[in-house]
Amino acid sequence: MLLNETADQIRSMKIRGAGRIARTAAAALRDYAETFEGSDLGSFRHGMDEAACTLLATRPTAVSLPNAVRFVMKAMDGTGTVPEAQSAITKAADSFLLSSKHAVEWIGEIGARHISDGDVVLTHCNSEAALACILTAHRQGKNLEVFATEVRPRNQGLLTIRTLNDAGVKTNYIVDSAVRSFINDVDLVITGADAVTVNGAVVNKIGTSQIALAAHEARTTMLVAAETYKFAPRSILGERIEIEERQTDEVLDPAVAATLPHVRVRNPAFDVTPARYVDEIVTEMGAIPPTMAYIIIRDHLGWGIEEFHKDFE
Ligand code: RUB
Repeated sequence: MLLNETADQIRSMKIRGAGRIARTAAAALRDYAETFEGSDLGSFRHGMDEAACTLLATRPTAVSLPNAVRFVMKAMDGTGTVPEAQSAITKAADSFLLSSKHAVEWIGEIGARHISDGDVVLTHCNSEAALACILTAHRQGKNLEVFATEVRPRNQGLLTIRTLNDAGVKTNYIVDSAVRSFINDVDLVITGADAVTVNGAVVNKIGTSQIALAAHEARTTMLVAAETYKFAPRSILGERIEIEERQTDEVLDPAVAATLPHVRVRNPAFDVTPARYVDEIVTEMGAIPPTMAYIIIRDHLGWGIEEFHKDFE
């Protein structure tokens, strides 16, 4: 697929979910690099920078996207010829794809240990990482029941219930606003994340923070399943995560909206759950309290403040 087509598919959400977006971007940069013909390293780098910008502009919230793009683009540092740069990019992209796949598997293993036989688990949206925990526990023979939300307005819950149904997991499908009615029947909430900031706040599909509040009130455990490449390095500068606000026609028929001149439709795609409502974040490095986010950003992802010095020059 051409790079622009890939970018369109991410923008239009044919490819969606933070992990998939990151892997798709890494693979797109690799494929784009391989199509370059010529020997001028400057033109090659320039083309790669443009490709990276095109991918970064697709969706603003999932931090996995800039983290994956940076990981692949950084591989060009120190290369002296186009073939060297191409091969470094291919190696980095392939290594990202493999480590992302392993990260989700590890999260599944670690998350499954938090699920006991007979547990009722609630999940929101369609998260590979959250589903990995549930499906691993199911494969281990634990008897589970899941509540899955509808996820207005894009109904990603349909993807989730199909996967759970295909795996033979007993599942209840509920509208988003029914969460509080059922939360006392739930032992554990597991969601994914699009970003985790340095203060341990979790950015995920709109509605996650209401679910976390309901879980907190009911003393139900709230787990977030997130690969470490969803942790946001720039949050150590105090930068906020941009919350994507999508087209209003996803929420209200434009013909109806046209009859309501005093009504403004809002459609934020994500919200922020403060760290105090999250019991643990299950990463491939282990389950951590959200307050350990800085350690992940600095020691595991390798982003100290010195990485940002050029921003201040
Ligand atoms: C998807 C969403 C998912 C996270 C984590 O939103 O909020 O919970 O991206 O998913 P959208 P994963 O459908 O708008 O992309 O664990 O698969 O990375």
